[in-house]
Amino acid sequence: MKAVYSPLHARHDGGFELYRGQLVPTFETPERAEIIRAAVAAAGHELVEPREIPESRLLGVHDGEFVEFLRGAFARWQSEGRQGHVIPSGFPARGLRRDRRPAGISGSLGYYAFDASTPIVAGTWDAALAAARSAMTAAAVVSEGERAAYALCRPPGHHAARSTYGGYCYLNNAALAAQYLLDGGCRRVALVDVDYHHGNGTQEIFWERDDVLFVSLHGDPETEYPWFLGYADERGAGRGEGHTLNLPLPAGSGWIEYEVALETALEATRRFAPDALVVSLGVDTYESDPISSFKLAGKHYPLIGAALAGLGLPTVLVQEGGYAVAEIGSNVAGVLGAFAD
Ligand code: 6XA
Ligand code: ZN
Repeated sequence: MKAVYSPLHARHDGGFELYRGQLVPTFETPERAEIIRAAVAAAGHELVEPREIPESRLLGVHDGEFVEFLRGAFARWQSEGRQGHVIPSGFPARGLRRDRRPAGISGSLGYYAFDASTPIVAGTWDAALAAARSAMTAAAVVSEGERAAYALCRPPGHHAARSTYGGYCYLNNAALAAQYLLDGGCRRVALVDVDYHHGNGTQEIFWERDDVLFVSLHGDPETEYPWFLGYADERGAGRGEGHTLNLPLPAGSGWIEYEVALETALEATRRFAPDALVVSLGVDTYESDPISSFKLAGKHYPLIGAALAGLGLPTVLVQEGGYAVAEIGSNVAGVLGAFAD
């Protein structure tokens, strides 16, 4: 299948993140994308560059002022004489005002970000825009008639919401792909998120909509990031009531539990009868992932791919997480291979 890849991803290199009380090298590295690119090419997929899709398309799922903030955050930080990476240091928790955006850079950062592990560096915007364009290009390829396409997005996207960012995500690539499919004539799109972490951003974006079904399998937020969304009782609201399905699994879950939840996800997807499928494809469900705790083995990724492909839908696969760099390429290729068969 076509695999959309942009070398611009490498402009985003966060350097360090705050993790469990320490400043550690980021887990989300440029090396990840290069390893996936090599594995995907070796498996025979055709690498293509993203198209120059107009930036106005971002506004289909994101707030305009948020987009402008992301674009200008690093320059603003520098022009105020600050050193290092752009990282927020305070957030509007309960009791503080969240109805207004403070004018200064520190207040604006706390207003738009929801964690301190998502640094903005000089090239973050270029990379995030290229990732968004990669996802929309893959959606365009599928809209034009291909059975499936893959977007090698880096930075990832599923934590980014309409006007907030975090979890290594700035723009929601998968949501942009889904919206692109809808704008291209699909009436209903299912978005299945198999990343280890709950796709809180995607959930929020489509929360009140009935044209997108959001289904997520993930580590239980009682103990796993992003902690504050992803519980089973979140089911959508308004017209979107019943169009969100969360299937949290305890940390430590293996294939036995995973397969049952995956079948539940696919059953809900079939009932929704969508015209197309978007997959938020994280492979941080892998047993030796450094920040996650599921116990999937390499042999399970072709099974996940086969299950998704078995839906028989035009499918856009969008890269999300996965940090066990030695195996990330083969695990992604394992999923994609099932669509080629
Ligand atoms: C922040 C952890 C972010 C999780 C990133 C991820 N310390 N999301 O893989 O899918
Ligand atoms: Zn993840």
